[in-house]
Amino acid sequence: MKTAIYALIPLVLFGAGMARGETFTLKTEMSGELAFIGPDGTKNPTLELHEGDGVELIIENGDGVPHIFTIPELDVKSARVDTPGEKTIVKFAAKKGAFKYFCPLPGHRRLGMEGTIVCKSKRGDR
Ligand SMILES: [Cu+2]
Repeated sequence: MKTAIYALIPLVLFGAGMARGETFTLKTEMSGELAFIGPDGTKNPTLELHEGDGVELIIENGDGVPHIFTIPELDVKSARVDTPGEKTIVKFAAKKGAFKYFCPLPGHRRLGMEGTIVCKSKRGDR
């Protein structure tokens, strides 16, 4: 029984402390330029969130080139993914504002690996 109760605690805390959980997958791609590709094929998609959302980002290597995902203003930095199919997960809480995400490895941002994350007011706020 104890095990079951402990397993529930993170869910309860998550539900109380965070407005909602959002999961995004970004796959790296190299086709002339470098980019993070969203599930619908959009290059460097703008990630739209609400303040306080618990965000889980899955970064998947799709091109065999080493990459890292970072949002310096939110203190977010993923592990490096080196080989095709390799994945890493970063989790953070969204703060209100607009921030750039990019790959910090030399040259990658300049070659196209940059996008925007937009965090609006808390859900329910007008
Ligand atoms: Cu990169």
